[in-house]
Amino acid sequence: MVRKVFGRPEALTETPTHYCPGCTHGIVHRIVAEVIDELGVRERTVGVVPVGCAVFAYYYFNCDMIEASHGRAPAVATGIKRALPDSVVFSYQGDGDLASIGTAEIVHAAARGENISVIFINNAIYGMTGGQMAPTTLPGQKTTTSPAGRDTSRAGYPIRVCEMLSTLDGASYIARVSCTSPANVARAKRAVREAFEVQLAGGGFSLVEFLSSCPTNWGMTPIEALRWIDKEMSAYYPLGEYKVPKVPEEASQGG
Ligand SMILES: Cc1ncc(C[n+]2csc(CCOP(=O)(O)OP(=O)(O)O)c2C)c(N)n1
Ligand code: SF4
Repeated sequence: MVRKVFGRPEALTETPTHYCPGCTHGIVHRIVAEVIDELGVRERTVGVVPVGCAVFAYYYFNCDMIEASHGRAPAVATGIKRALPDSVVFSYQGDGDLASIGTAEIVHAAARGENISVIFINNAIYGMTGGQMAPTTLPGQKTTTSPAGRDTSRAGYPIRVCEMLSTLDGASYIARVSCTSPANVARAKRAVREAFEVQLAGGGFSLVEFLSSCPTNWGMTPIEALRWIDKEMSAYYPLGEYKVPKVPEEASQGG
């Protein structure tokens, strides 16, 4: 008997990728699609996509998708979830989108405890528009707008989104992951599943940040880019769960 051991998730279409070789956007798409399939929620899932390299994400996900303008995805997701409370709503946003132009939207969606899940792609730069400095660019990192390296005395310090949002009472589940090894991909998938499960349980705002590669604008090979994430990015942005839903008291006492 032939046993199928690998295949395309139903929640992904057959569209050929437009992402650059070595870009981890594609791996993240696959992780999200697998979780949607495993939870059996594809027909009631609505994805909200950003501007940036993921602007075409609506071609790849085989569920309802809507485009939001720069940074406005959490506001659009809020509207969809409130109008269709039985839907499963996720936004997919880059760091330029989420941590720069959309800072107010993400902070207030988290503070309001909106019952949505956010997939946040932190590649430390603006990818689609040519590799400019983003709020997440590391100190000293060279970009097209900081050719001598980010100077914190002029450009300030990077924003650690997970650390910041996990201080807000409305945030339920906040985690940072990467896709630099099979083990990290497996951890990342568990985090995305947890985020969706929190939403399905009505638990409120969840966010999974991916440290993601941009070999094209970093001027690295795909392998060098993954190593740079492990060595430099993960040092500034430690991986892990920053906030997990509170266990009700009676449950924690075994009651
Ligand atoms: C309202 C608005 N402002 C600016 C832009 C121009 N713009 C398009 S993509 C982009 C950068 C996106 O970078 P990021 O969110 O980090 O995503 P990445 O491309 O790195 O995945 C910018 C500034 C736009 N399309 N809309
Ligand atoms: S420019 Fe960077 S983020 Fe955009 S698809 Fe290419 S590698 Fe990925």
